Amino acid sequence: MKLGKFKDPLPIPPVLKPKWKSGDYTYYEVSMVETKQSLHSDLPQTTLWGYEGIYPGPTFEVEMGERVFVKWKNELPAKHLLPIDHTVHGAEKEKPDVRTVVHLHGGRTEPASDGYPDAWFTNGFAVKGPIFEKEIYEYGNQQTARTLWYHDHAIGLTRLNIYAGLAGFYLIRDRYERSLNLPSGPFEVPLLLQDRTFHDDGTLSYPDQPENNTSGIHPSIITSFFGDTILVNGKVWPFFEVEPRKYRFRFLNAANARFFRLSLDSGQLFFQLGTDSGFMEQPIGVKTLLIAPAERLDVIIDFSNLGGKAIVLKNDAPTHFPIGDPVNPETTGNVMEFRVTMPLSSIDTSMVPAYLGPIKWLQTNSAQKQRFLELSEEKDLYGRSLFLLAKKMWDDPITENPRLGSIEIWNFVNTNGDDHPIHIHLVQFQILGRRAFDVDFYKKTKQIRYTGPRIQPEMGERGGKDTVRCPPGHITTVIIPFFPFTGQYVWHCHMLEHEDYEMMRPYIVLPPY
Ligand SMILES: [Cu+2]
Repeated sequence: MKLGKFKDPLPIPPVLKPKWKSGDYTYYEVSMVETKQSLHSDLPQTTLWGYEGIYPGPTFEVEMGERVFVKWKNELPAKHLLPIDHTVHGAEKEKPDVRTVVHLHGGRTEPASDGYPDAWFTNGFAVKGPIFEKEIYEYGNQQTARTLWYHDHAIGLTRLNIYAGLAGFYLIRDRYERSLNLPSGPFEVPLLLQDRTFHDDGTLSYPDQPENNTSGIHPSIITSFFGDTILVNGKVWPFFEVEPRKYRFRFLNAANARFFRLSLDSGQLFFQLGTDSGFMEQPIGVKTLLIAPAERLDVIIDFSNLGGKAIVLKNDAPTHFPIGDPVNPETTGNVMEFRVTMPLSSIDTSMVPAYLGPIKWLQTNSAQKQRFLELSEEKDLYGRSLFLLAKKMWDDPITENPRLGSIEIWNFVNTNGDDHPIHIHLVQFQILGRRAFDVDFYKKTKQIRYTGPRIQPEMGERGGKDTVRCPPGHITTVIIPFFPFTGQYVWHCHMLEHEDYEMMRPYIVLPPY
């Protein structure tokens, strides 16, 4: 079905209201329910799963240090909306079809509240996964102002549960952020980017077979999902009416596998202020923004002096990044349209600050341990592609076991053709660089022969990160402080089809020596 562009206004998810708030703590309840929503005016209503019955879910607004408790409640039907592959680990036939668990992405969270993939639960907590610990999660929010997001993380189902609609924003605020005089209130807008494909009746389309599937398995996991429409905050190609002034946007790539490389067709700059984990030292002005699944970007766009103009936010990241099909200029090459049609309601006194504050850079010589972790492509029993971390399966014994309070350097050695966004739970790390190496020689000898100099992280990556792009043929190096909790977490590729099919590993933070 051909859907018109820029026909529907951009929705902005409502801010979630707590059930209880005192000086000591805040308590929320969030129900996951099946719902119907219009995602485009030419499309019949779509059946979705939403936190609090809306897609995307409502936005949490919390203060740094605020003690937050959330009871995540599964009130979903017993039948899944989408095709489950029972050969995928954790999604075996005897398991309930509809299992959920919530991860706060980028949160510094205790293990029992981190949404471990095996800590899933069904409607009413009737059935629980093997390491389920508690119904009410606790978030300490001991983190400076930043953009987090929450989403489903159930083992073997994450790609399907997020595709069905289970994702939303979680913003941490602090006093320093307020002192910066950034655009705020109606001029600060979260933008959640996804791609979807629809059947003519409005229902979500998710393939139940990979292309050229000879596995004989049905439904069967696919290598990666790419939709033919782009949605922002749950609307296909929306428009957003703005005033001629500065706006602050929190970009989140919540797509299953699609990268976005964003630009404005007016040719103007984005001013990027922050990364996954808060502000950079200073803003940068850039014409394009590359954002991989799960990454966030904190950006100001200045619409001053553009009254009456319509500006299209474009995307030109190939489908399969970095080497893949070019986007379709009519469809996936477009994200949304900004219309500078609103009168200026007040003088714009907000700022793009010249300086945002110091970052404590971690030094290589402070690291106690260095690890080399291969990202490899294999074939499964049925001839399907299978991506692995360090050549290990999800069920293999834990091999990454840093000590609490230690600093480690992890090198992601990518020997396959995809750029994988690698996410490590609990921690915020810094990117030290990337370096090309001889892949064939490595595959034969397991030895590293570099073929180029170390490349500095891109300007827009020079800050705290929890997800890092690992391009093919490169070793991507990050430095990671492990604190403030001991216990079992996961690290994984955030392309959801990879994560669900073995490109995820447990790791454990051990007590200090
Ligand atoms: Cu991947």
